[in-house]
Amino acid sequence: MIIEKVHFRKIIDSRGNPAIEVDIGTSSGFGRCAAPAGASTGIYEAQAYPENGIDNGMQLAREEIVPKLIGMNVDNQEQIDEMLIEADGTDNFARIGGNISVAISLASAKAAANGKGIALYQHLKNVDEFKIPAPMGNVLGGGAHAVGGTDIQEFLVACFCDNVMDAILANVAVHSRVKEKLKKRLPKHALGKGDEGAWVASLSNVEALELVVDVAKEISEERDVEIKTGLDMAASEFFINNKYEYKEMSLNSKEQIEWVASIIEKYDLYSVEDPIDQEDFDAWAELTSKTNSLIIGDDLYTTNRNRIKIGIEKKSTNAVLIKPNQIGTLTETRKAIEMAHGAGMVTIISHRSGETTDSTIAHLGVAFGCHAIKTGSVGGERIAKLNELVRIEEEMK
Ligand code: 2PG
Ligand code: MG
Repeated sequence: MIIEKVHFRKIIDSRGNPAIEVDIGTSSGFGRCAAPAGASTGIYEAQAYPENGIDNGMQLAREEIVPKLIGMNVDNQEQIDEMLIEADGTDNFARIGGNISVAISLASAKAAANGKGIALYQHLKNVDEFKIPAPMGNVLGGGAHAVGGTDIQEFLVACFCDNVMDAILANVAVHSRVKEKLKKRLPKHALGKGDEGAWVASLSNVEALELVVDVAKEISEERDVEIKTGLDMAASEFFINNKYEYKEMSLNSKEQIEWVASIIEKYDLYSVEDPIDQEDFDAWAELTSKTNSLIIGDDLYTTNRNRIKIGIEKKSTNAVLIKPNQIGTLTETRKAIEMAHGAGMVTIISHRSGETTDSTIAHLGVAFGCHAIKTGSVGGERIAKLNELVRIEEEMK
């Protein structure tokens, strides 16, 4: 279980940007992990790479981190993660890069699991009983993930089925039907896809919402499964000079809370992620108090326990989005989930808009008892995680 070899490699992500991949070898096991990248990043998340770029980050890690890693035991995850935080020395991984750190951290865990001859979710088991998180996939969108789409970043569906393949297929069926409807509705318009494979069309926010809600209802009836609709508003992206600036309207904070509460009720939304600016914990709390739907903090928390703690105290949300590269280590990710669960909050583990075919988050979602996994509906880097869930479920059964 002692680390003998560490290798850094530059690969590309789904947007064609350079990404880090780390290989870790012990005498008995091997682990490989690549880190993803966000487009609508929260201001409090770890800096993915140092200011002078990925190559310099890799070089610095080769010089400073690798000598410390060699000889460490991969079964001692907390020690490895503490070393990474200490060696970086900043509070947001600005020196070494949160992506380089998280890829080292997760590759170590994978080497440990491999050395034991078990799957990663088993190695990291932190629940009484394993359960496959429900796949949440975005089917239509815009925001920072597309040009010319809606202001709202993601219109998602989630299906809670007894077996994960049925849920995946239901999500995919919604994605396909949305395309058919868009073709009929806008026959002369080009139809595109955003960074995560969701459709991008020139619709207003409400038109897009109504379309997805209608399609979810149709597919739900056809397949006799329950399909729930959610949003990721990524509202910090269009919160400008204290106003939520939509193409079709401009709302102050109070109006935003009222409008979001009204669409939750009208369209029976299951979840709304980042409906409020990332700085305004109190406005979040006001919205959360008005509804029983999941109000999910992503940019608000950035998987950071200091921020989740504030959200718990202020009752800002009832759910937390979890992205390991926002915080830079596996241990911090696990502790963030434990803190959220301890306060009765729901967790949803998530991909980033710039992804690789790495499927580690599927294992983390199962091992840590996440309620759902947000990882798109289609596209190679998205189905890598979905298909891994299928394999995990098969092994569990
Ligand atoms: C989000 C994510 C993933 P990004 O906002 O939840 O969908 O987007 O990776 O661009 O932050
Ligand atoms: Mg988000």
